[in-house]
Amino acid sequence: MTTPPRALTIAGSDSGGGAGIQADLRTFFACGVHGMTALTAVTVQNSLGVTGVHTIPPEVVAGQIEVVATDIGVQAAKTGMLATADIITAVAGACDRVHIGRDGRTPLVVDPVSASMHGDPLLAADALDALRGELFPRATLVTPNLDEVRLLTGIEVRSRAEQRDAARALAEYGSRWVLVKGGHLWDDPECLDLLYDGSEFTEFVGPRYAVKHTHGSGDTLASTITSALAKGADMISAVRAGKDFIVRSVRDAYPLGSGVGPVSPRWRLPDADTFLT
Ligand code: PXL
Repeated sequence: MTTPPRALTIAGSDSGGGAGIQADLRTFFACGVHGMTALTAVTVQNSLGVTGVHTIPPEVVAGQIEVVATDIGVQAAKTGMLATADIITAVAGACDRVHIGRDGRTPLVVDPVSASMHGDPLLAADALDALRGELFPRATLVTPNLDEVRLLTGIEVRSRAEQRDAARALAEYGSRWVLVKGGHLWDDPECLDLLYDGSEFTEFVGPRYAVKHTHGSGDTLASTITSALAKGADMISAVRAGKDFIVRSVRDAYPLGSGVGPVSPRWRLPDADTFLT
């Protein structure tokens, strides 16, 4: 057997298994890449929300990145929940040392996770400056949803035209590409994700499903894009693959507990329901 491409997620744990590193790892597996983790925080979480957060010391986060990169090798990396400004600074330093990020050899996807879908904070309010100033300039791609766009730029996106304004504003922070996700543009009958490279826009349009269970959808999209980049895809092909993957995974979302269930890549394993029964 040959070693598959390796992808690294720098993110938090969701004890309910819906989002965070749990979503990233199952997406990496479903995409045929070997997944590795640099854990940033443990959330105490179920389908109803987050009731506790325990952050990992910044030097331990940096250490996880460095040991896997120097021994195992990383073809692409992504960030999810980073929790604090100190962790962001540590991640930026570690990525520089092992050549992950814009000017290094390894693509870095930054999903600027700021809150859970229930509104529970996953990023300290004073960490937005670190995210914009230290991580965005190192990012190959940033993937904000519209709530994150508002926090990062102050722009309240209410239309596809304003989605373009937001992409232009975000590009100023120095990432190579920006993907402004339109899933939260609730009046739009479709979901438009808008990719921008600083000069040209590429639109990715998908259906809007009336499903309640969309926990982990942003993580799954960013992990698929990261997997495609790890396999050597160019950015437009990687985002197209991510969009296709998330549409199918939203269609296969399932209920969990009494709250919100996760999107699922189980469509990639067609006999999973009958296996072992
Ligand atoms: O979906 C964003 C996200 C990322 N990481 C963790 C989370 C969540 C949302 O709840 O809990 C750990």
